[in-house]
Amino acid sequence: MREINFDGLIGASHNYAGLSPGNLAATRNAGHSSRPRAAALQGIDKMRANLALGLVQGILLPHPRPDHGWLRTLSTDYTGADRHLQAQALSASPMWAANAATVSPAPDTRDGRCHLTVANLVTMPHRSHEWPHTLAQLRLAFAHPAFAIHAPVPAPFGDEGAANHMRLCADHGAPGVEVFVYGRAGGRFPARQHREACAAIARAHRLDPARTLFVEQSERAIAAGAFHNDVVAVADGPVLFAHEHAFADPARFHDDLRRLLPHVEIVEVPAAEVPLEDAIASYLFNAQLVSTEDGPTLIAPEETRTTASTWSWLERHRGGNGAIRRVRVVDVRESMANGGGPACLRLRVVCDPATVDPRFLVDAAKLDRLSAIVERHWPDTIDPDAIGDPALLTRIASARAALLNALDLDELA
Ligand code: SUG
Repeated sequence: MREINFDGLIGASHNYAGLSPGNLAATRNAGHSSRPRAAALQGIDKMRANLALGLVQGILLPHPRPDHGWLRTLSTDYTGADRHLQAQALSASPMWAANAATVSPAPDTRDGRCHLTVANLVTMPHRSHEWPHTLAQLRLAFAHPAFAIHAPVPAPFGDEGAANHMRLCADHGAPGVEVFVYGRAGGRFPARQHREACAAIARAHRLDPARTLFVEQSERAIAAGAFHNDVVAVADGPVLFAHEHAFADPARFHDDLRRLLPHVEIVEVPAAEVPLEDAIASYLFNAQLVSTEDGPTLIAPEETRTTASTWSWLERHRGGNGAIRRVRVVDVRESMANGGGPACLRLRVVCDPATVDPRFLVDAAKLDRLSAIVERHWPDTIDPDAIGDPALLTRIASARAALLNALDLDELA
């Protein structure tokens, strides 16, 4: 049993269209020029760094963009669509693989299989059409009988996948405590994860109700821009790393965790040391917390180093022998500008790597090949005015075709 991080390879259509209200970075950068090639190379470099830490690394692929099939269901096509609808059909948002699915590893489930439920992403129109393509990929990558793949929970129960789910355990192969974090509707910004969706997934995954927690995200965090729980909290193994204002009732959550997992290590960052706004702007908690031979390691975005409060907190924590032993800083600036940090870019699956379709796993040599394809086919920049340009659309389509061909995954075309 290993934890595999499947990173969403950043698609050639990566652009800033301001499509997600409540996602402050994305809203702020709406209309700026994007750099798809740099974005994809940054993502690949992050994967290289993960391999260097001794982690097993996988990939999920960009979806066909624009999504002509989705536009057909709306009785239009790309040329007939207005600018907003064009942007919604063109978005490279499947890069944020943490929103692909919710995963319950085999040790937690009653039938001993690893269960994955594809997220419906119904709250944001540009993300609501991701699930059929995600489902197709997961069915290929995890075709082995060790896995059970579920279609999404139906609308209107919003589900955004692993970004609102945490698993704590003594070690990855041991039964864990699964934590589903939901938001309450009626606040300043949409609550994208509904409690009903969480409950349905827990049932589908055949989880032990005694080891499953449903925890409310604090309204304050959502209002401050934490549109997913993984913007203010992350867990790995026995460690929970979260902001003081992440949850509506942290004391009760912590008590439940301690009862179910006596060795849990709760690292709570006080607002007096890191204001919620700094945590969200820097994405301190949207880091990958991973288990390595040198202990718990945080793969954090570069922005945590340039934000004074977060960097001094991290330095103090390490100096004081805290639970997080190492920090590795990565540059994923292009994704960050759309509100997606290192943790958004990956979906974690605990399983035996031999049960995964090897076309979805990478080593350093394969990453070099992917870089070469990105260098050659990904556009350097996308200006907001260019999204209707037929030459750009042709380029985006041929970039994906080259990628699928190189990975021997033409069946996803
Ligand atoms: O859903 N941004 C994504 C970011 C998702 C981050 N994922 C996690 N936190 N796990 C979102 O808001 C912006 C696209 C645009 O505006 O062009 C966007 O969809």
